[in-house]
Amino acid sequence: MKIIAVKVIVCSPGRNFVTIKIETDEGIYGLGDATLNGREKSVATYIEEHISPCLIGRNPSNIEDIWQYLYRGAYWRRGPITMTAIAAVDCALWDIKGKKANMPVHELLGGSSRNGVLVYGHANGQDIPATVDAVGRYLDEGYLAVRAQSGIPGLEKVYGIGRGEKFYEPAETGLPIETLWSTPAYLDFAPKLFEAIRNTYGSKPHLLHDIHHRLTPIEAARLGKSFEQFNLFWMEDPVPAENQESLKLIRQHTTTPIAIGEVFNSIWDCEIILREQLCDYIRSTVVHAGGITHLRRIIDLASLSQIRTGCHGATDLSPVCMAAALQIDMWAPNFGIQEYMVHSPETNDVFPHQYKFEKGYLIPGNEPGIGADINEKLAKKYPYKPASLPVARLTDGTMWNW
Ligand code: CS2
Ligand code: MG
Repeated sequence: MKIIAVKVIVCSPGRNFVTIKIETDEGIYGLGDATLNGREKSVATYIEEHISPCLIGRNPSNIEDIWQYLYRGAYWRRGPITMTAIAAVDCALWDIKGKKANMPVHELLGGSSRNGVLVYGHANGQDIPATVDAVGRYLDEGYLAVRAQSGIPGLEKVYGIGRGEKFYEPAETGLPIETLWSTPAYLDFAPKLFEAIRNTYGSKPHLLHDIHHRLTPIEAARLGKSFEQFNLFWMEDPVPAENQESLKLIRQHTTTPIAIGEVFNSIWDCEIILREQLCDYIRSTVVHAGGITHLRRIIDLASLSQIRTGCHGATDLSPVCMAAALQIDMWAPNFGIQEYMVHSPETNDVFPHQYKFEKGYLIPGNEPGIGADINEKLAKKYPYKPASLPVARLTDGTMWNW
């Protein structure tokens, strides 16, 4: 079998996506998500300029060798652009291998470890009452786990507050919008949100919260302690994690579980965190952490410290990524939970897939490969629109973490 063509498909059905399609001389093709929110064109160009020409003529079944060629051969290793480009190729090659073997990819990884994939939805609102209501809507739909994010009095355009009920999308067309952040206001407010949710729905629902990199370690330790009475499933991205050691201080002060890693793109970004059990859930995902081949290594290292997976699954990761993530989720012995932000109808039309939501779980289809496709004709109707993620400043104007 030989690779005869590599297509990079950039489209915008509701938001920008980049998809790689690898075609072979046997008529089998594979897909990989190559979307990096706000940097889509960088990845598309990387693939077109530095990867596609090297793939033509290669045997697509040699997934590991191609991964090593693209990683070691880049010289400039790691980083979100390179690792997302490698991830997309890797996912497409696993898709091809599954189709050739006439098996869903999780069968090639070692088979199913569970009947379905526990997911969490994204409830958000402008204030506590609206967010409490939004959590209730997810529980009524059968979700067993819900993330709650609320507007904060005195702050506009706070992270995580959607423009529609389900399709929260942080990227906005044009240049980055500037948002304001106040840690004192947030630290005072956040515990009140979860007190209201627990008082309304009791102790059963799994509740999650995304701090989104905004605190210092001691602030995160303080917030984690205040969350303990509400028994969160996790608090996510408490601090920016370039300094993996900074999580040690948080761990010394609180038992609130920590999830981190959606911005990590290699095992080296989280090696200390995983070896020293500085988190409880690793969020790295197929599209940004080097694909199935590399994510599997991260998951195996995490399992040595009883750390479970909690893969990123925002709407800026396409259904092609979600389908591939579900293959990993079905196999991983140390699976924890899968983020599931419902895509828009246009997105689902462009990326048909078999996975479906049932009583709090995503059930992947049983089709060969990763279980997603792309309607190229329809994709053409949604041309790319430049869009940027917001930035955040403190109320005194200091640049902060969005
Ligand atoms: C968030 C994302 O889903 C999450 O946990 O952190 O919404 C994140 O902000 C976006 O994926 C960034 O593009
Ligand atoms: Mg997050």
